[in-house]
Amino acid sequence: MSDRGYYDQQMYKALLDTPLESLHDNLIEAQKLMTYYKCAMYEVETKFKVLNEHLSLMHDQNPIDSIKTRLKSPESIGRKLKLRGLPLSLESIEKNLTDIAGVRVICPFVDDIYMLADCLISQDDVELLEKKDYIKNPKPNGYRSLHLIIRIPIFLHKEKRSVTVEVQLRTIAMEFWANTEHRLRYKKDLPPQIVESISNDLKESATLSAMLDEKVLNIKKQLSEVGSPGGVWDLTDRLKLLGMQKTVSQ
Ligand code: 0O2
Repeated sequence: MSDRGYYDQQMYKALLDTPLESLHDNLIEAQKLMTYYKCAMYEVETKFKVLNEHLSLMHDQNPIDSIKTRLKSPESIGRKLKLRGLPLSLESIEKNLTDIAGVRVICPFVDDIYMLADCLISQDDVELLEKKDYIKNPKPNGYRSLHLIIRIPIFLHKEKRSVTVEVQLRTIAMEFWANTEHRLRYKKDLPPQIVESISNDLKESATLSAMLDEKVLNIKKQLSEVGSPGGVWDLTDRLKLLGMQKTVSQ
């Protein structure tokens, strides 16, 4: 089913309490709102792609391994509002939820996370609303990531809107851990002693993953101290990629 068809169906479900005559208008507004979030998500993704391109010209490695984007599903939106006892309306979504549009940036090294976060929030169209550093202060279960809630403008046909986006920055090791923990969290009906043992194992593996991040960062630092012996070749390769090699060798 297309994205739009799926949203139509879910929004119809979510809006069942709405009087019939206003249902159609609400649906159109819901689609519009979701489109704004989607556009903002694309904008932020592009900002990171631009940073990655530029920074990879200056350094030996790309600071970004991969970028994932997601738009929160209508069921998940409904669940979150219900859980917090908030009204199920478009106004309430815009006012209360800051993670409808999500962008996750996965980096090879921890220092890249802070460098990219600084680059993003220093851009003059980016407003930082909230920063949660679960790397310096991991959650009790071991979860680590840097979370930013930002607001950026999107430029539409005849209007400009400010839209909130949640950005999660984490290393490959943090991503692996979070995905594993997320998968295991949904295993139901386990005896309490198993739950306790799993949660201890997860905490231990979070500690190991933090050690791994520290080790690889240390290796990166050592390499940068001795300088990159392949620097000249890196430059040639990059020029080749840019189609400039001939001009330079002439
Ligand atoms: P999904 O499906 O990823 O969107 P908030 O949820 O922002 O209103 P909270 O809990 O204070 O309120 O936000 P926080 O701590 O910044 O966490 C937001 C998101 O971070 C979560 O979104 C997860 O994606 C991720 N996250 C936070 N804690 C954990 C954790 O312990 N394990 C894992 N695997 N991910 C975590 P959602 O809405 O829960 O889910």
